[in-house]
Amino acid sequence: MVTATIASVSRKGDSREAIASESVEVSVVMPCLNEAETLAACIAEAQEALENHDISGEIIIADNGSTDGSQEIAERMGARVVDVTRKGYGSALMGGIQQARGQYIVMGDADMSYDFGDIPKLVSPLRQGADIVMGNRFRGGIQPGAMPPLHRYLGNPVLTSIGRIFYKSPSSDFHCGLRAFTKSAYDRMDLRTTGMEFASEMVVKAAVLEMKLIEAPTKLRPDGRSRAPHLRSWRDGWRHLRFLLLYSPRWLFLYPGLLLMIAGIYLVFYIHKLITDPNGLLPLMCIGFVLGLVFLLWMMLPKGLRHMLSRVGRFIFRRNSKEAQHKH
Ligand SMILES: Nc1nc2c(ncn2[C@@H]2O[C@H](COP(=O)(O)OP(=O)(O)O)[C@@H](O)[C@H]2O)c(=O)[nH]1
Ligand SMILES: [Mg+2]
Repeated sequence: MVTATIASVSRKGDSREAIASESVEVSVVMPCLNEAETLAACIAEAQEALENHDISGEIIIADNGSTDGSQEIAERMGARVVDVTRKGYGSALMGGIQQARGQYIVMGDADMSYDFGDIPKLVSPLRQGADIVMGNRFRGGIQPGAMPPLHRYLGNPVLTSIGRIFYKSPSSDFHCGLRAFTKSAYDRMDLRTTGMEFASEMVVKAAVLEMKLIEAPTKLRPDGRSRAPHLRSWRDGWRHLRFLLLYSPRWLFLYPGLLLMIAGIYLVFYIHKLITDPNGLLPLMCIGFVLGLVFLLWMMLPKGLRHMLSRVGRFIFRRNSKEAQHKH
């Protein structure tokens, strides 16, 4: 086994080409956007974990447009910088993982909020056959000030519960940024999302593909930088929720459709007072019933026909918008 990490090998002066051809067991991929304050400490922590546990590895910094010298810091530390053109947390990670040479990938933020000393703990289940090992901050301990109350008591638990119900995932912390997976599992997941919802997409795809997912408790520390995080609570929360809904036609159309339909039938047939008053809730009830019916019928259409109708709808919409633009 190669015991030195690629990062440490590169410090000893080998050519980049020689290093690039070497395969390793673990690629540590850190998404990074202007993390000059903390990047060096994260890389050092990951290098130490690899070296202390005789893991052959490399460290990849997936950057897309840092302007604070993060890329130079990474290179100076012996890590490999992958400059990804498309912006976003998901895009950066996809670009970095694409360049990874490891059989296993560990991903973790570059703001010192995660402990890269946990790398061996995450890799060990992969060696024993797991496809993905998810960190769990609620089990590992969230240090004071590490997670805002809005995320701790609302955002994370609610979105994770929705994800667990919709997809029957065993993960209890969908958004943990420290996780590990095999390169082959990653390839099978065929991930697409470009923003922070990438974190959800991975857990959802793992569940849909019935991959073996293990949880490992990991602690969360307050990040070590002086500016605000990139994550925007409401915008990114919505992106996570939207992904959870869009990927589950059953929960987006079928169940709400059924519910609306049943509610419509109930109101129409049993609440006589409302029915006899035409200015009352009658119009609303009818709308609810019709909407429910439409959702239900839409869901029952064969998949191919649904796609075709969506395409026709999009085409008409685009043509109308173009015509409207011309008129202006
Ligand atoms: N390359 C790149 N990295 C990003 C982007 N957004 C966030 N990151 C990195 O992803 C990690 C997590 O971001 P952070 O702002 O700490 O989000 P939070 O921990 O979820 O609040 C950090 O290492 C960021 O530098 C992005 O658009 N591009
Ligand atoms: Mg952070």
